[in-house]
Amino acid sequence: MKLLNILHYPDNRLRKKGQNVAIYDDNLNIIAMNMLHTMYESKGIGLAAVQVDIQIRLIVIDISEDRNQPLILVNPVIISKEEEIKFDEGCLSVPGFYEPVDRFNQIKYSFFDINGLKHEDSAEGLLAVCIQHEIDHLDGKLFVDYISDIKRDRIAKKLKKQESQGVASVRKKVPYSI
Ligand code: GNR
Ligand code: NI
Repeated sequence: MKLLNILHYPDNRLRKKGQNVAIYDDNLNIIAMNMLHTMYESKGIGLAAVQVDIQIRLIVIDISEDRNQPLILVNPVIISKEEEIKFDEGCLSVPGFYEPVDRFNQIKYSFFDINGLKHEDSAEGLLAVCIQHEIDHLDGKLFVDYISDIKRDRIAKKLKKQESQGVASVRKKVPYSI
């Protein structure tokens, strides 16, 4: 398995959109496995292909405490959403920063599994928020887009500075808060 390089804000490649997956082959499976490996190594609860510079609509998630319940969602779509909440979010592409974001607490969504079979499911709480966060990545959107321009610019500046100085400690911080 390969550790993939996670792009950091304000890298413009995070603004690219993922294309719908049309072919369910070994290559797709290998990308999904490498993304899960990278997500677990980074202590994240989710990862979108766009974050590792692959422009397809593929996300992996594991919100379980034991880190043994991987979800692979291909071409995920939110069908309905309910109950607005504020959720404190972090992102592996914005290491070390956390801000409250407006999300929905309950969603219905559809997706294809790694074999190309279509499914529909519902989610709430952390899983629902995580799916919304990951689908945003597939549309070139980041959680910092929901906060004030001033806060976002400050984060961009700090990350640029850290990047240029090669700060290792920020990458080790755990991005989830539950
Ligand atoms: O690890 C992650 N934690 C998290 C916490 C609150 C809301 C969303 C997330 S997703 C994030 C991993 C990530 O950046 N996925 O794109
Ligand atoms: Ni993210």
